[in-house]
Amino acid sequence: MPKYVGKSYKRKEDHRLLTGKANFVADMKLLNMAEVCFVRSTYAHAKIKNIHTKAAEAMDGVFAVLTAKDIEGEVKPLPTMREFDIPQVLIDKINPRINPCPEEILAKERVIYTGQLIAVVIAKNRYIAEDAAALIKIDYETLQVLTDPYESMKKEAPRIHPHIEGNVQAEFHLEIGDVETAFKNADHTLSARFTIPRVASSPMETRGVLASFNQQENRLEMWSATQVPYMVRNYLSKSLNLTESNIRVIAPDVGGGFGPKANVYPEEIILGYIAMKYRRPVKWIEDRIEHLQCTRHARDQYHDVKVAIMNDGTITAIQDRFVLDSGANNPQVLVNVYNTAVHMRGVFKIENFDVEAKCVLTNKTPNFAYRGAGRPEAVFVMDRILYHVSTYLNIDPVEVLKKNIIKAEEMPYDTGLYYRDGAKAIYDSGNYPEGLKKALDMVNYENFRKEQKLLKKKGRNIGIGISSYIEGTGIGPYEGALVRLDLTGHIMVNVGSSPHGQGHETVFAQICADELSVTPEQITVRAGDTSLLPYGVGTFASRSAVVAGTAVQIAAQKLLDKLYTIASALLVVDKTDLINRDGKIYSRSIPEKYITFQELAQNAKPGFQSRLPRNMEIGTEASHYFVPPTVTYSSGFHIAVVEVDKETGFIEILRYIVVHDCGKVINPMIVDGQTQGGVAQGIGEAMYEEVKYDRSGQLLTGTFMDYLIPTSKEIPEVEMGHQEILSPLNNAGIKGVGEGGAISPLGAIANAACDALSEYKVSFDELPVSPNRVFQQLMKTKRLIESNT
Ligand code: MCN
Ligand code: SMO
Repeated sequence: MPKYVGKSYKRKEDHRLLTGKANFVADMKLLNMAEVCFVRSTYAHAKIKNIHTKAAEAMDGVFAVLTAKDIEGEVKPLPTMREFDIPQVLIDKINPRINPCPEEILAKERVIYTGQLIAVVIAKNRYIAEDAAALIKIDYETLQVLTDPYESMKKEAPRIHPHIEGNVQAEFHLEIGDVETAFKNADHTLSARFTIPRVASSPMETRGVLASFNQQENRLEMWSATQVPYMVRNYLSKSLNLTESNIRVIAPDVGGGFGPKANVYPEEIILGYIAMKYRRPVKWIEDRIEHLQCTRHARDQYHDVKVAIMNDGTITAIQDRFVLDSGANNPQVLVNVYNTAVHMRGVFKIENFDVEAKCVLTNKTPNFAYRGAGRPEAVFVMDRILYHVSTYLNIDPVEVLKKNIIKAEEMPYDTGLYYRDGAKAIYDSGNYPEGLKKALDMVNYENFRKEQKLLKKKGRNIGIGISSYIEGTGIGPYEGALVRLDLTGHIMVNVGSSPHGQGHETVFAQICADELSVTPEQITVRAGDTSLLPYGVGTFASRSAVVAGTAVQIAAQKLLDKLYTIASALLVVDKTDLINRDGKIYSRSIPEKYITFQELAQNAKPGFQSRLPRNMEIGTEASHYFVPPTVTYSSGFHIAVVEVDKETGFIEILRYIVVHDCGKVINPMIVDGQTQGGVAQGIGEAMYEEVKYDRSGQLLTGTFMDYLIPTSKEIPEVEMGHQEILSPLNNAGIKGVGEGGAISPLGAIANAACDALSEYKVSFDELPVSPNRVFQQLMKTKRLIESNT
């Protein structure tokens, strides 16, 4: 029986985090440390004619100013992410076309979005660097700006990258079933356009980098607020021509990442270069304006959808033509759009499916992943499709859901598609009808419908919105763990994941504690540091619990086996007679015969103190790299109950219900916290958040006055329900959960708002459902109603 897995063990990291003792990059100082300030493009598209740096260079306290010509030949551009290369089977199935867009570290001849790096000032401190940066003058020749991907695709549009015709960075087409026949035989065809706007992730901690170079050892050390230290190391190695063994990247405490910090940025590369060139530690802390402007944005998808339906509500086909606005470059290329396609049909059985997606360049900040990475977009589209089907046919939305849902006995369910790792997309486990029922019971659906009618008579507009999702979690290729029993009997666990709020120090200690029969307090978990393990991937795609968690479990099992072998030799007891309890290994038959973990470690040392038999390997450690066969599918149902104020257009969330399945729950408190946090972000996207540019590519939402994120006042306490259906793809049956909460609020809230205003036939197919948008739609339909009477 596991003692710690499945329990809400208090987070080990929280004392440090909540008492101001955490160590963020901004907290760090090194001797002789310089600081930098970047000069960024003030235009969205322009030729750089001249950069005047003299005045800045002459300033007291300024060490140097670098522009593209200073680093030419020494720093290579950032490549398109190698990790997202497409497996051959997908190439055969979806015929992708990809135009690589390597990203310049400092803009050379042309800038292609506002905020792009042009120069960097290195100075004694940030104050001087900022003042000097203000003295740098740049002569630009402005060029035609593209802010609309559909304009970008026009023949006469200028090219953002000279080698990319029509500004289509990447595209694919997939089709399964017989879509044409399904549309021919359909009772009805509906069509709609869905818009998911561009958003900014807004973690509490912005980005930050500190780089230091040790000349004697030719070794570069970097602390970065990143989700992917190993990837940063790899890119530094490529761009700066330094072997990986001579680079150490550390993600210290990181105050949230949410996706965009899973990218490697030009700032990281240039700071590495500066540290090496000037032999002086150098630091940069991103400010909030830089964050909102330059840290990768996300979403920004436009879907034109056609749906074939039958009179009973069965959906027989979906055709989707959609565009993702890549901005100046989308380093993940097809990841988000392919995720969208694979996740769109969700818990539903829709046999005929045809999707064409294009990633189109514009003069905006590069587009990347944000919590959910393509799934919130897909789920919004699907949730809205279901809503449209239900209103068109005048059938209750729950009936439409039930009509199309995949039955429990149909699991495992082959979707007919391939996941982005090249494996068949087969939902491995789950019970969707049960999940739906549980959520409906929690909200008391039948009763709600009655109450809704009564309240409507009193002039109150209450609505309910349902959303459902599946998510492929725990993607490979691998993650590793090293478990070591040290000479004091304490256990160290090194993992390749890189947490930034998820609580890995706690959950991996729980897993290891159960395997070794010790307490989590006897275990220290270390993560986010490339010196811990030779190989690592990072924390994104709700993968760590599944992949790193399983690696910890298996490494601990391997260590225990080693300890049994040593104990068997030292106690002269057969291995099968041994039992492990509370940090001691006993003989079952003669319980007085035992040896403590500490003694085992002491005796397994090299040298004359060792008591190991001659042929036995010294040391008490074991490591394991877990390579999952493919992803495992989590699922969930969200129900929002909202009230809409017709005078102001403001939506109040009255209740928010989540029922989800993430397989074996390691720590229920953390899982609930992950869900609550995800829902908060999803609510932001549903109701408030939208990155806006004007026609000249200037950012209009560069502060939190203009870019609205919800506060605790707008976020209700989520009512949680769980299903715990084990995954067959890893030993413990875990599925990921980190993104789940953020996937469904978009559709749940849009559907709820439409339901609340059903008599006005409003349709919120474009997010956010802001008070302004609600009000505008109400005025429009009111006017229509009035002019018809
Ligand atoms: N967990 C569990 N039982 C399960 C599944 C997960 O107890 N069956 C726990 C895990 O052990 C882990 C947490 O829940 O402590 C999240 O696990 P997992 O789903 O594996 O996700 P990752 O740890 O890989 O985290 C990545 C995920 C992503 S992709 C985004 S985006 C996101 C998210 O995590 N960013 C976050 N949650 C975040 N939470 C915080 N505080 N900050 C972020 O930036
Ligand atoms: S968007 Mo999460 O870092 O995969």
